[in-house]
Amino acid sequence: MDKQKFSSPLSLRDVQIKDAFWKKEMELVRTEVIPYQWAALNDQVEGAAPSYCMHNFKAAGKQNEERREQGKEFREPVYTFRGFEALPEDPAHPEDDKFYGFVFQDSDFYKWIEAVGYSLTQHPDPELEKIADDAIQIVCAAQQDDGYLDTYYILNGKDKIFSNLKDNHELYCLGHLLEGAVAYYQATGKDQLLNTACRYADYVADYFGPEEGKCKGYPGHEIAEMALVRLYETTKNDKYLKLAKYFIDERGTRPYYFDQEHPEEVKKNPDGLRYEYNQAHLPVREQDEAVGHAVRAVYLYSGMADIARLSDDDKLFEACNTLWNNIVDKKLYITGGIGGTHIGEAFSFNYDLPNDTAYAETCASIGLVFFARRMLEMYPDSRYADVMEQALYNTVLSGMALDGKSFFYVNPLEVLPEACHKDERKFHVKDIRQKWFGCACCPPNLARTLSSVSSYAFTENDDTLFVHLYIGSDVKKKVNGQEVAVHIDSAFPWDGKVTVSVDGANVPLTLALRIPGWANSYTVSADSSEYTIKDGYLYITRTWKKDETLTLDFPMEIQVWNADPRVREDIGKAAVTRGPITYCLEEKDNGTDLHLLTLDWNAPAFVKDSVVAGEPVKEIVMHGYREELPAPKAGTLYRPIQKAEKKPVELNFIPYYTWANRGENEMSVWVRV
Ligand code: FUB
Ligand code: ZN
Repeated sequence: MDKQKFSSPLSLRDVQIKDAFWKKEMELVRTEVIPYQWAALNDQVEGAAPSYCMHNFKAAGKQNEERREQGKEFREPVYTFRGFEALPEDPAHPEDDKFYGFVFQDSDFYKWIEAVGYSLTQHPDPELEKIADDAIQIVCAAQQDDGYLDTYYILNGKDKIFSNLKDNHELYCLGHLLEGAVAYYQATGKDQLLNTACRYADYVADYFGPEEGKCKGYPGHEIAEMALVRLYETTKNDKYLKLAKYFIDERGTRPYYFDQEHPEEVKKNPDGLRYEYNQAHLPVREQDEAVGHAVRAVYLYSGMADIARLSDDDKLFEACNTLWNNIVDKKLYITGGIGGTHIGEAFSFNYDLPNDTAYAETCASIGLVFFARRMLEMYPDSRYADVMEQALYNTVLSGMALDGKSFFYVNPLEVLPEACHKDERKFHVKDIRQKWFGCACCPPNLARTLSSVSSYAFTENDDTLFVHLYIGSDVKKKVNGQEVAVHIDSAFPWDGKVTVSVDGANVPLTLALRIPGWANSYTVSADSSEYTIKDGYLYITRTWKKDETLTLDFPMEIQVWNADPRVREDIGKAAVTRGPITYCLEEKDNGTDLHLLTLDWNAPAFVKDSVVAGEPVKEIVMHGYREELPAPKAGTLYRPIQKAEKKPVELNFIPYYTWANRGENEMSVWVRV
């Protein structure tokens, strides 16, 4: 690894997003999602499953105040396919000293406060900050004298803490607490939540580790690894880095830690690998296939990448790269989704990418974005940024309705509404976005990701500003102690023209500008002697004068794709993209029975300005055929083969992220050719 190339995201306070496309998303998060989620966390959304999140913090705070301990009545939560959940016996009357919801319910607040922090950097809002500050008081009041903070165990019995790391998400909640606390501190300078987070992290660091007498466990749902790194980078206390590294190094080693907790697993599979679901089947440096629960996996790989960078660990970097390649070459949907099966919300086997039963959880694509950014921090190669962009503009955005009021958890590539309602194998697939979820991991995850999108767009080192995504922004970059203002203007994702203006004050600065993988050609307003190209980035170093401008153009062409023939579901089919956007067909624009359509991919196609549910987009119009259905006749389910009757039709493709915004209807990304 070449440390010279390392870079890190800029402070959000040094980037103001101006981009019409992303600003709209961020404004939706600020004006719709954050207030709605606050209401949801307080069980104030009519018709939505109660969250109990703030209820639990209040109950834990009350117990603290009264100096009570509830060691005696530990209630094992009920297992649902998504995790363990405790519900009130009488839903109308939850008791004010009991824990309810999923064991990881605390994390919903932590994600919310993280989104609030990011949002405040772009849009100061004293009223929201006051709500957040008050909420932080409630959360901090739940912390135990010894620093422990997880309301599930505080309310159910602290004698059981860390007794089920595999399933019960304590270290996952810790991770989200650290992320939220750092974000809020960086945004506001207020450190109350950060101090609470550090105290809990200290407690955990005393509890786990290689030293004699300490627990040798690690998270069942990863995230603490990357969050501890972030805490270390914020506080410079290397205890947190050591703990993160310990969690990474210990994972999957034999004897399996989870065997101690779950002897029943040993009996089920005494000789083979266990804990693939948690990516704890092998030491991480030996893992070469992305397996198990997809969100867990990409969160782990993000933590591995962080540790590889900070400990100069080539072997770990190689493992990250191998896992990256496995995902991108064999397990990635063309929408940037990951997770081919709802069983375990997991990766399926190589090339198994079913469209209509896909899981492709919104959180999983968010995790893929985290992983990509961390790979870019170590090694600026546009192939990481290409996937980051693909995930962001497609599956991540598809997770939220265009009005910011409803969400997808699962992001299929093909939907037949009748199947969603009647076929149990597809019950996880929804054809319209939901207001909220009992397991509400995705909406707050979206909120924190969209409101911090600039941290994926740009990274920096001493003398270089890396532009990974062309998102219109005002960036302040420090070079040799002097501030350089860089303005990026673009009409992405609809037009590939980009202007980069530097207000340089005679300071030398390198701009590393990504050449998107989808661009078959490009132009740049600089002499070729002035720049070099490496790994998909154009490097241009200048002593920038005042108001110097560079223009780039990455023509966005309509592109038609086949999948690798090993992807059985897509054989004989094509998908359409333009620039970073993946397209789909919807019944609204193409009539019912999308499976009867075929695409004539050689015929002329064109792009037109259009509007989908109020969203201005570029639509793609292509030529194709519709197979005529035979006249209904009994006994003709099967018939002697004959040439299909086909009538020429226009195929109207809309951006995938805009689907399901005009009511329930069929959708398909892949179309027969
Ligand atoms: O387990 C916590 C979160 O809930 C996961 O990341 C999601 O996949 C959902 O299962
Ligand atoms: Zn989720």
